[in-house]
Amino acid sequence: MEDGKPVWAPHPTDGFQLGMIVDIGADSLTIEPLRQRGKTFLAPMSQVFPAEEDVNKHVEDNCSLMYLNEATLLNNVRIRYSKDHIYTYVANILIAVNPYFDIAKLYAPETIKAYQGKSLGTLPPHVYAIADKAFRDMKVLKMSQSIIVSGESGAGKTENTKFVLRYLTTTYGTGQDIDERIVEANPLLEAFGNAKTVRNNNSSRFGKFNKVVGGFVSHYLLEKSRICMQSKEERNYHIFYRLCAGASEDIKKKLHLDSPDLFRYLNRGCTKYFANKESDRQIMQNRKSPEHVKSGALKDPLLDDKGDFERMCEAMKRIGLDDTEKLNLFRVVAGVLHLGNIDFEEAGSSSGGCVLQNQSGQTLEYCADLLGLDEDDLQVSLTTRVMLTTAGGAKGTVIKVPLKVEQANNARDALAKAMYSRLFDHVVKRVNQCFPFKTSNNFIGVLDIAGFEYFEHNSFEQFCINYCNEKLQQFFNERILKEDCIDLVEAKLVGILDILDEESRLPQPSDQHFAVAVHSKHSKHFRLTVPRKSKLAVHRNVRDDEGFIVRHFAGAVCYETRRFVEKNNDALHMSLEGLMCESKDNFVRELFENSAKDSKQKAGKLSFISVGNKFKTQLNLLLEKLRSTGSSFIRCVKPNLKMVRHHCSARGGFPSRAPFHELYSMYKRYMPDKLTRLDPRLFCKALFKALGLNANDYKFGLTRVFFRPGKKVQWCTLSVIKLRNKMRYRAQACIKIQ
Ligand code: AD9
Ligand code: MG
Repeated sequence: MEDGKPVWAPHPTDGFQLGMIVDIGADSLTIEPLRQRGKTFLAPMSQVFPAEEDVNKHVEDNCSLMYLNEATLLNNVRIRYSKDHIYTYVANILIAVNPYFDIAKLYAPETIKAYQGKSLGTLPPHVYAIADKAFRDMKVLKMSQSIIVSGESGAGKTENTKFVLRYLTTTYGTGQDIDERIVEANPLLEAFGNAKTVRNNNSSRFGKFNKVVGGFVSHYLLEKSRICMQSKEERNYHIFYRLCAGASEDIKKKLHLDSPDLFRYLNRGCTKYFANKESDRQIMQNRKSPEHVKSGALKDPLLDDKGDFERMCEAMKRIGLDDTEKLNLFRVVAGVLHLGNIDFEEAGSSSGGCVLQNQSGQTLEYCADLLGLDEDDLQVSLTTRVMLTTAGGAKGTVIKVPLKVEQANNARDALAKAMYSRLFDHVVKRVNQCFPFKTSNNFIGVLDIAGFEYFEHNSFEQFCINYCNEKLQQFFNERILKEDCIDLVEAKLVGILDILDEESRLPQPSDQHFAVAVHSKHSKHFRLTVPRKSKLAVHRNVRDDEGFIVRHFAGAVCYETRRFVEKNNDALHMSLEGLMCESKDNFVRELFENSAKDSKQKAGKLSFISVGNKFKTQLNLLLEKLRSTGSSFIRCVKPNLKMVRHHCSARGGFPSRAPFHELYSMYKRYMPDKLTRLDPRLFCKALFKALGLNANDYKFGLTRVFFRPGKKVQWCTLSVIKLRNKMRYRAQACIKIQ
């Protein structure tokens, strides 16, 4: 960084800003921002980077920047994004920024044609160039290839995956039906496996690996809890609403369907009309037809359930599903909805059991009718539990134990989840059947997973999704970098998944005991922390026996362990499994019989089937597959949290950060001795208190402090003299506070 040349220095909202170095300290630099001449601030040396000669120039490959660092890379991608060049290379890795609108001609047929057979770098960066390279590598190297699409939730993985599939089938397909089918399978899979979350209106709640040559979809862990309950402003799987909104009157009558707000499984997450949000307004303005905006509960103004239903039916037709098959799927979907509306009340007898509420009679009838069950059998199975006793040495005596209201509610929800997830497995299987099996030595696989996510409350679902992201990052690291946190999750016996299974096998498993076991086995693991010790207020509300914090590659997430044990168990209690296997409806019966066969276990006889370890096995098989292929990476980036076009923000919430030890070494020489004896974290706390900083403007992390936009600069620009004076009379007091 030569004299007089501009540098990139930290900026609270933009990440970096241009400035000049006006003074050099031992480990910090005094910077004068170019946009605010005369105002200086201090910046740690490690966060100041040389800038390119021409900061307005952009390049297609970050590797051709004169100075490649965090700031120049960000600047380059940002300039390109502002000009709607959403793709940029880092050598042969593709960065894809989500534009949140359709860029004209970017994916047009003539663009597809242009990329055919062209080496990377011949034409502007594009997802098509990556797809083409994968195909050529497969041919030349005679080796299977995988394209791994990663990025946080809403970053654009699924969209880019679809463009890759479309490109490969159009350019190198067989020219037959199958090409179209690979692409058309998506609306169907998305209807059953995607849902609206607060991070993405079309969030994939399962992972999938599409094999293009030979055509085959493998799927990974569908999020089940969503079937019975959704968080605020989130929705259940698209298919439920689409069916209610789009089915013909005839079908609706057959399935006894009505408005979605009449169903418990749909009206609890309740997506209300919230067009006051900037993002929603913008998306609504972009919508062509305002028809669906007509409000009413659960009609999400951002989604076109009716239109999407029609598109989905069209796709079903094109991949070869006939009306009977279609109705089979819809019947189970409706069956799940009606099942959810069954309510229980205390029996009022001494048995301690429960009965169906009066008004649930009709619902029970609908449900039994749709699922081919006997009404009485269904009722008995939901309110009692069959157990095999060993009393008096007489093994195998069957007794019926009445269930309490709460237990019956759980049984009902467990059945709904089992039914829907088996239906989803069937949909994937059915999609695969429509690709005629073609023996091919090599394939191109495109992997699209559920992206890294964290919410206010994170549970087993987030744990599994983030574990999967971590696993892929491990693969990326293996091929590109090094280092991971996977051991913590999957190590034999001591990994979190095995601790959870061990807990589940105890006679009386408990979520608290599980959390405590995780902490005690990993008290020294640098990736695991106790919520109580977290400096984030939201985490501190979680007790240590209620959760744990994992420091993932993409950020720290606090998992609340409530219901982990229950969510980790895929076993349906015996009477319900048996009931479904005896359904008079062939389709429903097969859903259950097949899945028992698939798992090679007599599912009905087991009281515990581990979800986490099944997922781990699936992921390890996937990784094995990936390792045996050549790989290309597409890293998707979400430019803002508002989900709007042409807007790029740095980290939301607390965009600037500084490690404790940096602040410590920067300021210790100005501090009274008493303060410098504190460890760096406590030192910073004392410092902030002494300066009278508003506690809402910063948060303490594990190794660093995070500032709200603008606050770090404000803090850093306090002159050192002022600081020293202030400290003299405040330090004493604040050490006492600590
Ligand atoms: V999640 O992990 O499944 O929650 P994804 O898959 O990363 O997530 P997705 O592909 O679904 O995100 O993208 C989210 C939304 O961004 C889409 O519904 C589109 O509205 C928008 N998007 C993403 N990529 C593009 C694009 N290349 N062009 C236009 C895009 N819009
Ligand atoms: Mg997705």
